[in-house]
Amino acid sequence: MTNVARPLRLATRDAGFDAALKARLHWSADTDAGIEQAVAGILADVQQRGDAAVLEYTNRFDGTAAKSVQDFLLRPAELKAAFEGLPAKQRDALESAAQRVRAYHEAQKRASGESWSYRDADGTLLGQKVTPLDRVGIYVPGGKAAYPSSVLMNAIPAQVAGVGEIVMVVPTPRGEKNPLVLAAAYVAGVTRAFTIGGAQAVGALAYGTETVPRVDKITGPGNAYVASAKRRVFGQVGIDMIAGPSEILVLADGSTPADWVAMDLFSQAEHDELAQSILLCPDAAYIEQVQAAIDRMLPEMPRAEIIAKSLTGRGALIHTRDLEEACEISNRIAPEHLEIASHEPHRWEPLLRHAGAIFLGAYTSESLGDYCAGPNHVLPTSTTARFSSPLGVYDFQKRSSLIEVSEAGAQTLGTIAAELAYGEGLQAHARAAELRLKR
Ligand code: HSO
Ligand code: ZN
Repeated sequence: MTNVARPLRLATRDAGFDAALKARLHWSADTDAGIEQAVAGILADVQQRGDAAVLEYTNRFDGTAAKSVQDFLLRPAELKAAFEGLPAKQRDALESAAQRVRAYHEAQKRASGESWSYRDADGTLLGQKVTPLDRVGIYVPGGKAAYPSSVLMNAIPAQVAGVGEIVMVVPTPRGEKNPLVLAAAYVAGVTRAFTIGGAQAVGALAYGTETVPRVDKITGPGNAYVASAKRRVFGQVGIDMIAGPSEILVLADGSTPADWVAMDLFSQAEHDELAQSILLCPDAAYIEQVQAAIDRMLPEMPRAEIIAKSLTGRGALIHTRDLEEACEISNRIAPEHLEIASHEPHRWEPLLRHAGAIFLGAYTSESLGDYCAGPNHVLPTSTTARFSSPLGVYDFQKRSSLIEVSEAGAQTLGTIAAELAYGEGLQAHARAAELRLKR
């Protein structure tokens, strides 16, 4: 029975549809009190004792027997050797993916990541100066959830932004290293790497220790301990986002082969039992075809059990009145990944306002975006696409305002500023402006 996937069937016409949809979408980021307490303790300890604490926790949690944190350092030569040790096909795939992801993020930087300025009528210069962060930390989960593709997606935008130093941390339970992760770090331009993980690694990056350098921002996914630690160090350092389980929403007009769509639903479901795969379609017969494809293909899948739990527990096949209504519901859901499985995707795309990434047309499988199309696969989840964006070059840059007031500008601005400053009761502000006025 576990290998049967029965996504919830809903129709927008049904009474109670809104409530049923809301219940299906519900997901909470709350961590339990036990985790919170443990993480707070580890962070305080790392802040106080530095390397000694990192060494103890890592040896204890990862089953290693290191003598010093230096033992966790991965030398650049080791990253390179990992890359060179891969089968040629894997090496080529990694390099092609990296090259495409780099090209995309370079375009992103050209479009919105450059400094600019202008002069007003008085010749006053106004502008924005964009600078990369000095040093960032990239967290890479260990074990089963270790995704080399995520190493590329985190490190490449940082590198394109011009970040001086990219420090990667990756736990290696029992010292087992994942060669693809090390190879990806090499290809993506990681400058320093340590085999440490968990809250202790986040603490080391946030506070700095004798061996681990303090960074300005920490990005990358992790388990509940890592997520809690990132939340707690936020403010000391920047963080990216706290990602929830993966999501895919497919909007279908029935023109894409049902097998393709079913496999795309599987592709996110296989990440996690809590992942969410949803189909929105106005064609009832097509929905039956997708369910039939699910039934037929599921037993072939090595991760069938995870897929079945995800689809049955959190998935939905939703019959809509038309595609306009499907777009409206998609906007309500604000999915991480949105596929427009239609023969006229550009007709629907303008109606779709909230999604982490939008995949247009039958050939655009979401999985191509996960690896190599070019855009980032670190995307807002659990409806946060309403207000946030994919990880990008902009996450590794900051902006400073530039102001150079001309003599004429000092007259124009001085009069305005002094008036407002007196209104606020701030004499020194007003006088600073007035001293520059010509009498
Ligand atoms: N779909 C995931 C990223 C990923 N997929 C990595 C495969 N590997 C993000 O939602
Ligand atoms: Zn994926």
